[in-house]
Amino acid sequence: MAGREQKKSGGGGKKKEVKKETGLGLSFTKDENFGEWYSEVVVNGEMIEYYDISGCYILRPWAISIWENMQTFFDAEIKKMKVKNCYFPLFVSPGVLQKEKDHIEGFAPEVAWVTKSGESDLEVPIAIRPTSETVMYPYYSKWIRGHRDLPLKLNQWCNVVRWEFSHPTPFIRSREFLWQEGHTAFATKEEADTEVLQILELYRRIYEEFLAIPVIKGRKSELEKFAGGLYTTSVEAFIPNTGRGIQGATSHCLGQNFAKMFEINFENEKGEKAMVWQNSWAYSTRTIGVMVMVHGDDKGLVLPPKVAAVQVIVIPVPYKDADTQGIFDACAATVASLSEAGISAEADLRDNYSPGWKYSDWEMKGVPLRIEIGPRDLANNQVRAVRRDNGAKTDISRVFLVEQVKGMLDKIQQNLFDVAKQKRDACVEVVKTWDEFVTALGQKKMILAPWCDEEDVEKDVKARTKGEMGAAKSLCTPFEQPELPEGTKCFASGKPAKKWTYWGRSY
Ligand code: 87F
Repeated sequence: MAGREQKKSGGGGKKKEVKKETGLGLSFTKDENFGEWYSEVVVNGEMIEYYDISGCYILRPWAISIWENMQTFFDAEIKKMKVKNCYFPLFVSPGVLQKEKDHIEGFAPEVAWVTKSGESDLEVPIAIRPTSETVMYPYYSKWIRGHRDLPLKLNQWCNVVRWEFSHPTPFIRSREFLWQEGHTAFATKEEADTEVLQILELYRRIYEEFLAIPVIKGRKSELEKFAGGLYTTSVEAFIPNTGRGIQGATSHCLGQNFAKMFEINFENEKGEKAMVWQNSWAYSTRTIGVMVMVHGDDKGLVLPPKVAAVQVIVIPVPYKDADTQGIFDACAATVASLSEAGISAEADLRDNYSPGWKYSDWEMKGVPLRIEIGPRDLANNQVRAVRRDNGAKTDISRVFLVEQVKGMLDKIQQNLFDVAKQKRDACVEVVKTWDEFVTALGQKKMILAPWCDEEDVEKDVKARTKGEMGAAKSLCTPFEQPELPEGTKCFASGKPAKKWTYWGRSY
């Protein structure tokens, strides 16, 4: 519990009184000082430990287990799509990195380099991958010869390094992070287009079905797309407390740009030389940060049951003179029944903490359901279940334990999504004019506005909204488009609008 003792001092926010009974608790509230609240929650919830290199964080088992639960789902789904896993080296030779210098130009300051081994300078410095296009595609060129070599669908689970200079935040913006990167090559654009959307749907499911976070599927503007590609699709989430959109994951159609650069050619069925069509797609540990920001509360983390390492924590409540052994046995039997039914359950039998302290401890860690077993429960052959999401308490007969707990976990998962969606929807504002746009932006809204889809107009929106809080930009053009009546004008330029697009400040 080391992290918990090291309370952060300073910060601008109001301190909340630390709970007397337990010595646990957070010193900042989510609404009063979101930034400090977040830092405290990820540390006290045992997801993160701060490290002595800025922008780098230790991911503790509690965070990794969430990552692994998403990974198990996604990995199985892409395998159904015939994607194969592989592993390419961490290091990039400067030659290939330069090859795509057009698109790397903007990113160059973020590339980290190895320049020495021991005391001696390397003859040629070596880059650390910020993403693996330049690492992988020379080999795609070698491996792809004829149409029978297509499609080539590879994925790797790995770390990448981007030497960010803006304010680092655990999970959300770190200098090293974990992700999966998929890189595929097809004979036709149609196949590539289809895959872009299949992957995007998997990303939606990770957010909505696993993390219980509503997202919007859509297409990025020309300004916001991956410059090396043809078009970019994304799932976009929203953090109501900060009023910022956040790109949840991206699925790009790269077109033939990289195929040209890296000469990824093949002989088609007619015996002619042709160029492949490529996609790339990724989601990262940022997903976990979004989950903490959306669901966490003043008691700590709130984990959706589908990603929680421990779904049910069983706590004995032995008053003095009670049948302590009987209570402990009931706890063990409860864990055994739940585990047998595929529910992840643990008992907290530590004898050096009070039940109350344990309640707060597991609330901080966000365990979805707590089961308390005291003398009265033992006598009545029941247990008491307490939901993390809404605090609701229910007595459950041990006869119906498994089905009742299953039902409650499903309800918690659904309720987390419903509440998050309600809050997100309450932050969406439909505007038609610039004045309405500025007002909504000031109210930390995610704004849906009719747009002429011109790059210069987006640049202008950015310029006109520049300030301390960061400029507004387009988040995505949602695939689900409301009706756009004839004659609707662009909110920013007054020209005829072509589409509805989401705008806002973002991470
Ligand atoms: C930072 C440094 C160097 C993003 C970078 O989104 C290069 C880059 O290419 C860079 N930051 N990007 C874009 C990554 C595009 C693409 N790569 C594969 C993805 C999905 C996975």
